[in-house]
Amino acid sequence: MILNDIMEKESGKVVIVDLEQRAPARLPGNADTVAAIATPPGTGGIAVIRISGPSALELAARVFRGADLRTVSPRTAHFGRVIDEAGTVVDEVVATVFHRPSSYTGEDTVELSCHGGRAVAAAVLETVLRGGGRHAMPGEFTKRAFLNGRIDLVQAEAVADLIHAETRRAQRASIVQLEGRLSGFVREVREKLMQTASVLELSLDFAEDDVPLAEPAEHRRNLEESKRAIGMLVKSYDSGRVVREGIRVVIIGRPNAGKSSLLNALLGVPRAIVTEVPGTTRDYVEEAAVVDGTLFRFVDTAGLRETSDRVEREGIARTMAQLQDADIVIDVVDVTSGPDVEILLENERRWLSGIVPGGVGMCIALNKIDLKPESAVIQGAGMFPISAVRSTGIEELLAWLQVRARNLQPPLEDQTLIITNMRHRDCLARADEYLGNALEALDDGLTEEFVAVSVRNASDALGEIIGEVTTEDVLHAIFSRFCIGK
Ligand SMILES: Nc1nc2c(ncn2[C@@H]2O[C@H](COP(=O)(O)OP(=O)(O)OP(=O)(O)O)[C@@H](O)[C@H]2O)c(=O)[nH]1
Ligand SMILES: [Mg+2]
Repeated sequence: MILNDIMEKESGKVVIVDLEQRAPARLPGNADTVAAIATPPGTGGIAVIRISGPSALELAARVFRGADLRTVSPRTAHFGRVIDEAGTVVDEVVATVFHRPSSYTGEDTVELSCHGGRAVAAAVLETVLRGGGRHAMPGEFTKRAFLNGRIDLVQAEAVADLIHAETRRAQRASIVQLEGRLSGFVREVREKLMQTASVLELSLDFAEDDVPLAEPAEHRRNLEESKRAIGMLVKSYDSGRVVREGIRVVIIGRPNAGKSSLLNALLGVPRAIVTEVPGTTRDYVEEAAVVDGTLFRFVDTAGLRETSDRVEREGIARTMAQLQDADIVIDVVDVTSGPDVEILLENERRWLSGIVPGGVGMCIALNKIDLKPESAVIQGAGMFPISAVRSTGIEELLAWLQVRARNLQPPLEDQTLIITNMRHRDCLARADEYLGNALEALDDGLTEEFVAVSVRNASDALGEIIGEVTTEDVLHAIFSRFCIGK
């Protein structure tokens, strides 16, 4: 694209790149008609079978007895019956008709609401498929919405996030993106960059005429401004990740300290295997739990010690890897493992400082106080006397986790834009880097051409976020995360 522009200009023609030329390839006109159950599996009041595509109306009319769905007004609902080829009534349904482009997918769409229940919905869907539809792939309705220009990629991804959102915070972050805030920001910055690139390229053509179209200082100001805004978004990913994936609380300690018992106590259900044999946990065990609206991921790990057992050594290596990803670490100490708890703690602290990465929130759970009640008096910041098997002190530990969590995630009211998606972060980070290159090229006094190439690259990286520059691989990766019927 860039080469093309430059070549055209060299042949004497000045071309300002047309934004439309960079629009993504849209859905081919010969798309087929697809159908799927759009409601979750299981029994409910109603189930919805969605049919979308160029022949959605004919297909629905073929299996529906009632009003002629091909001629009814759009956005109207009609009671009737679905019948199979043999003329047998499959179910009574309400059909809702949407005409393109005013539907979720942007195509002609009919939604058949039938009675809830796996068998009924499956029978209605089967009848529709036998009538000539194809079963929709996971995420295909949303993919079509994207390909038909109804939504951009960020919004499509927000739909998936919204479906998977486990907490109110995650849900709010998704809805902000579904409303197009991130897309709006990206589009704005991208347009500015494309303008800058065009002006830079133009000044190439008029170089001999000695009429500077824009001062380098002005370019610098524009580029710096964009880079700053992008950089802030990249940084927001750290808090965004927490909103989306939850806060990783990694439980470590010596073998037999009671790590698995603590995991079970925190979850309130026996999840990890607990035995009196040191070295029971060989791999890490991860379980999510929502505590007061905050998503935590508790990770139980293999106890840390010198060992010649190969499996246990591998488990320990995995524990060390988990520590690198931890937001918070709980170290479990068995108070019965030594005569003097103070000395025990001192050794423990020395040991911890060698393995826990800096900046990670940390506390020590003094476990098994039921066996040594006198050690419950030990006080200190981030120090919790507990009994994992009796669930003593767990409330206090959870309260502390909540306080730490609040520092890690943005407040609920906060409307500022945050990035929660790794793909977006990567695109933004690349744009940031390209802008860095562009600024360097300006500093080094390189020709406008060099600067413009980097600016175009930055703008393409931004275009990838909203799907204006995209590949089939990216689309596949995004839409395969959806469930069927969405
Ligand atoms: N009395 C008492 N026993 C406990 C407590 N917590 C754990 N235990 C016992 O200590 C033993 C080890 O507990 P686990 O939870 O398996 O310990 P772990 O740290 O996961 O051990 P590994 O996976 O082998 O490293 C078991 O016999 C538990 O019943 C506690 O609070 N009080
Ligand atoms: Mg264990």
